[in-house]
Amino acid sequence: MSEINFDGLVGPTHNYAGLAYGNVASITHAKQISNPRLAAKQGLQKMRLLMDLGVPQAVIPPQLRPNFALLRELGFSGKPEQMLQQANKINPALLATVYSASSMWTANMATVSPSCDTQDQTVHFTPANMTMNLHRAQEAAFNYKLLQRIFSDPKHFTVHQPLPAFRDLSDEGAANHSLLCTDYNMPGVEIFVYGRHGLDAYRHVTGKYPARQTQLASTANMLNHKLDQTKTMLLQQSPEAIDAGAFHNDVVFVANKNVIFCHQQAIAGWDEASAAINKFFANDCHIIEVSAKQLSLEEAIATYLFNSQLVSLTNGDMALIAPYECKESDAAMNVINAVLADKNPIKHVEFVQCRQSMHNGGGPACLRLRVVLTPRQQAACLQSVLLTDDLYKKLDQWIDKHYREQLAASDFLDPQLIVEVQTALDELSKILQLGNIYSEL
Ligand code: SUG
Repeated sequence: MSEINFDGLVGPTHNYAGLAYGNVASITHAKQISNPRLAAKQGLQKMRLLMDLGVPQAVIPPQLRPNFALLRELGFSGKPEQMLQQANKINPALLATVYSASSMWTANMATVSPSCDTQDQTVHFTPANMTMNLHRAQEAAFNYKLLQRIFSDPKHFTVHQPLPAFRDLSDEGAANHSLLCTDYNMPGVEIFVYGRHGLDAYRHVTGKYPARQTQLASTANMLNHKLDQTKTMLLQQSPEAIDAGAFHNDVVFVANKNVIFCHQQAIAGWDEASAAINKFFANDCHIIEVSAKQLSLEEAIATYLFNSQLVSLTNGDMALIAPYECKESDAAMNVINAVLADKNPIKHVEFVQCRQSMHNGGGPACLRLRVVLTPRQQAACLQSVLLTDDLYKKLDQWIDKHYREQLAASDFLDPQLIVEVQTALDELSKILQLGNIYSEL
């Protein structure tokens, strides 16, 4: 069995709208001019690197924007450009919302349980409803369609509907979910991390920043995925981590197989939780926790060190795919060097440049959805989204042909942008052999 990273291809409307309160980078870079072409190239380069390292890689296409279907549901009508003008008049944030390219962060696309963990031995997917923010919530319906298209064979795959879109069931997908195992083909422990309980109207406003994932949503995913309850853990994010800007647990925590690399303040009651994990693995695991003294929560969030991808290489070693920003921090580099020097499977580090995404709070690990598949399951999923040399070249040229190098909020009223995006995605659906996926919704 191997893990495939399904990375979100950055869409042609990538922009900085400051829509994600509690996400420090999104608020800091609000209203800056973005470079969609560079953003998409940085993402594609990262995919290329993983492929070259021998880590299987696949592509998730961007969503159609502007989202006129949403505007129509909200009662807007008339010509496309009129609808956009009307949205802007009511609230410029609504215009930015329907233009958001946030589906690039596929770590939030769904929660995925491998077949060796589920009772019916199919791979289970639950697209995240992301009800905390409208610009993210609008992704759920298309994500459901896309997952059904890519993982269509019910013999191997179960694609659930997103949880009902209620605040108490707020679900942000795999960014709050980690798989631990000795090997990918062995049943392991699935860790679900939540920020608040749900059914607690006041709780989401008690801290400085809102907690997104609810315990109720995590529990529902656990039950729907038919997991062995004795092999699941439900842990709470520490409020300090959320208030420092860890709006998802994957900002301060990453795991692969029997290795956890995290900030000591990521999880409430971590000592007890890590003891239970050690017990499950009979101590044959590596919990690398970094103290606040080594790296403050603030610096962890500024560098996104723990939003590195932790991947298994073909020779059995692990590599950390870290954001370039770590190179600019002595504290983060000291941690990385200590990890490499220590006795654990992490033997390599690669630094990737994804600053366009980072400025919206999306590091290397945010850009990918991990899916562990057997060779048969891999053969049963849609082959045309798996990255190859040929697909890489086609996507690179496609980006050059269709993407702008600058995008500001004022461009959202440019009718030409609507045509550009539609033309680009129409061509992409052919490259990725996705049929009429964009016109179905
Ligand atoms: O949901 N940013 C995303 C970043 C998601 C990162 N994902 C993980 N940590 N897995 C979010 O906060 C910013 C959009 C804007 O401001 O235009 C945004 O939505």
